[in-house]
Amino acid sequence: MLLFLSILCLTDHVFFSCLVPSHQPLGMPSLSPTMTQGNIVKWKKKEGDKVTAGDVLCEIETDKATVDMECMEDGYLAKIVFSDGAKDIKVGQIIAITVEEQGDIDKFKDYKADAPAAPPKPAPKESPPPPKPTESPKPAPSPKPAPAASGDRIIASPNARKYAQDNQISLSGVAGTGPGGRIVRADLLIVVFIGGQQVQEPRRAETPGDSTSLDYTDLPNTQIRRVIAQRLLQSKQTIPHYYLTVDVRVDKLLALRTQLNAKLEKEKRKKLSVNDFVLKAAALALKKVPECNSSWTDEFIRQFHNINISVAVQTERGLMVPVVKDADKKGLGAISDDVRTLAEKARENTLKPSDYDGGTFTVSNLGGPFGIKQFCAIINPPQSCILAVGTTDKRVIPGENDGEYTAATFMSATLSCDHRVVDGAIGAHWLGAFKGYIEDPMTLLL
Ligand SMILES: *[C@@H]1O[C@H](CO)[C@@H](O)[C@H](O)[C@H]1NC(C)=O
Ligand SMILES: CC(=O)N[C@H]1CO[C@H](CO)[C@@H](O)[C@@H]1O
Repeated sequence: MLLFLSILCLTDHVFFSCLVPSHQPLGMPSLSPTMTQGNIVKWKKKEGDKVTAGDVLCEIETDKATVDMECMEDGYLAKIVFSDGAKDIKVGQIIAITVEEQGDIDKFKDYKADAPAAPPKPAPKESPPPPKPTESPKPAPSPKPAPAASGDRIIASPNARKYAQDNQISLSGVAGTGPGGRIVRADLLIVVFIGGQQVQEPRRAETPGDSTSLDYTDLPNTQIRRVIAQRLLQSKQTIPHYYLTVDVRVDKLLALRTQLNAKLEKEKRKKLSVNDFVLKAAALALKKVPECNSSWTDEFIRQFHNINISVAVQTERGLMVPVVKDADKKGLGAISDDVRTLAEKARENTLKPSDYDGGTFTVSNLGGPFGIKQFCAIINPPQSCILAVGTTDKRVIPGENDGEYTAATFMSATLSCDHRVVDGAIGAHWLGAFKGYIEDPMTLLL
């Protein structure tokens, strides 16, 4: 059983808002559940530059990916505390300061990081003590995620609030990793991801057994492994799964694919895979049976307006699930290009949050090189369906007349459904639509 999750690339754009006071210390953002420190690859803005919401301030490198850090509010970049190439900066440690007024830039000229892990920089003897800015900067947020509540007030970025509202997450008790312990959206992705509990630091195996004297070796769980375990358990224990399997005849599809690929090859374009057809057929089936394009919550069923298909991609680092957006509106060629680009990014570790955010349905294909005949996948919450596609195999089937036999190629497809959202007949209807598109593949070209 498999569940393809996007956790291995669970990062987020980080948003900072400038509230009172009129300057804003920017901490090293927490970009993944496992991240404790990050490196600054390159600043895209200089001290004194005007910045507009959405501007990329710098590139941050984590153990998982390189992510752009964006500015949330308009203002000026007053001080860069850690410059290009700075390494191992703890999450929460101040890396820069922005101000609202251009006139305030100079006040931070000599601002120094006083966070504990800052490399001790001997101050030049002659330099006067850093002038106190009229409003003294807020104390550096501690590198450990601080509780976000100050008194009864919960500090969260506007984006985090919206995300919390959309996903019905309570902000209380969430440890914020933004400046001043503010809750940023990345913190909530982690909460959603592991079902409401903050991720604990991985515990080392207490006494790593002396492998020569024991019959086993204890391998400490990595953070990612623990998150996967919790998430899988949550999905399998709280979602009432059921499974429907059909055999789909793919002779026509394979013939069409050969034909199209010959044409593409002549034009020196990339070939289509069977999976590209599967994605397109799944997208069209979702359009036909939109109940499968929804998500369960205790108060309502959310119907998505887009058909965004998450695609499982195997990489050296593990499984990643980037998303083909609006797959129903794209042609086979565009879907194929998207999948190729996303898979490349996944392998090169350069997926952006926008590449794996917002899937409404997942396709997992263990056919092809994996050669799996049929399997049942675990639903990827908050989605309500996942399609598990097996390998294509040639079988002998009865011919038109008695005593005649012929060969045909089939592929098995198993739909896992959340019964709270998708009743059996609806799931069957969806698979019927999917089968129809695959077996009459010209309909995929329309
Ligand atoms: C699906 O993708 C579209 C296009 O990127 C996006 O606007 C939409 O929010 C996504 N849907 C969900 C449910 O996230
Ligand atoms: C693009 C599309 O067809 N979206 C549909 C997803 O499902 C809901 C119903 O569950 C429809 O209302 C949407 O139109």
